[in-house]
Amino acid sequence: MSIELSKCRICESSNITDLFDLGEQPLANALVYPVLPGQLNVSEPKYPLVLVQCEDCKHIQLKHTVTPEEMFVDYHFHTASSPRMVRHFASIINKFLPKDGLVVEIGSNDGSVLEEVTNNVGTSDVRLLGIDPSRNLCDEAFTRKVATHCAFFSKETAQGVVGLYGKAKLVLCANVLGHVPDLNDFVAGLKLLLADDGLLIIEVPHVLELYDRLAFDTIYHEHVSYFSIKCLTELMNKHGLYVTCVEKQEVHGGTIRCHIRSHGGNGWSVIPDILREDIVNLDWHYFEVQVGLLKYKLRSALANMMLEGKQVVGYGAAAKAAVLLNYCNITTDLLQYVVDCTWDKQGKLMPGTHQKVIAPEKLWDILQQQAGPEVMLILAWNHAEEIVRKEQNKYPNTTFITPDLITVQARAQKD
Ligand code: DWN
Repeated sequence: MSIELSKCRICESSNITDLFDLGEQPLANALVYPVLPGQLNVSEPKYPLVLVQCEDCKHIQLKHTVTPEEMFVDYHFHTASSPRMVRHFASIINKFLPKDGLVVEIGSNDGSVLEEVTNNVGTSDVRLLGIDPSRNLCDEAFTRKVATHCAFFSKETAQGVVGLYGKAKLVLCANVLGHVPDLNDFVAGLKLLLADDGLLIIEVPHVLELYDRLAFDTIYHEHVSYFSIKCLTELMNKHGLYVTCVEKQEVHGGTIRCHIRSHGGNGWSVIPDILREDIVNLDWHYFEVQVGLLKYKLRSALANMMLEGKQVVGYGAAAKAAVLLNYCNITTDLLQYVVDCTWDKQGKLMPGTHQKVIAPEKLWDILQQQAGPEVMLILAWNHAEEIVRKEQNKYPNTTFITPDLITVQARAQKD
């Protein structure tokens, strides 16, 4: 089910304007179980996907909300699929690890980040707790011996956690806030959970990077908000939380990391170009034209490669891959397979476009021991280097490209 927005998720104004319409799209992580060959007979719900902006506070968000239960209770994105990202998030916690007390990761997914942190906690009096709404991922976290509270985070959840474990000295909330329909309730919960001298670290994709990098494929139903520093700061301030520091990060196509505290006022120590953040004058018509161009070039390139008899496979059955394939109408006539290392995506079909998801080690069998595909289209472009580094020795004759047709060469250094 999807519900049309009647008021801004931050300031509650009803003064909202459309920016960019991606049409009706399937849920980006709703991979499909194949039935019998040739008998695919599943009905996949599609929902409108429209980016809008509040004319008052300028927050950029989705026009429609799909119920979170439909998207997150059974969830197939596993943080562990990228060891580089696990290290990235664990290093944030490790850097600010208190001597004792409660450390919480909201959106702890499969527990792989807290498992990594455990090694650093040793025998200290630090207690680690994950909070995540996905039942399958919480089960996985338990197998990693990571204490996890299985719930959507909210004011009510925060009250429960504080009652059981006390307030938190450190809270990490990375790539979560964009998924939250009721932002004010969620942030009220953060305020409640955070100890007076506690540190909250929020990482979110930066909406300016989405615009500049033409990352239209990161727009999907799970992501209801696309943050600027200005809007994030206003949201925090509404609830007595203050942004004390902002840093840019390269991960996931350009994110911002904010340090937030319960007192002291805002005091950004930011790199100067973030301060030039301008979310009012972005030309979304230009954006749409550029996306149309990308679609045209990518489809033409795939069609040409097919005519030349080249074998092309997709790499990364990411949520963003589903958006790209559906928006560009790349079905199995242009691309047959998508490779992905996530065990519970393998064997299923991409939402809407129905490419079969195969394990990296199965590629050899499918290609019948040929030298490898001529081209790998890296749909999870945010992991391009990590993927190329992993695969290029196996497939030295393969060209690795991203959806904007740029060839990727992995640099020699480690992540
Ligand atoms: O916000 C969100 C982010 C941060 O992660 C979500 N709503 C869901 C998810 O988005 P995504 O699915 O677009 O994320 P990724 O991290 O781009 O997905 C990468 C995919 O590629 C995964 O399915 C794992 C796969 N992969 C692989 O097969 N081999 C990834 C790496 C690094 C690899 O080496």
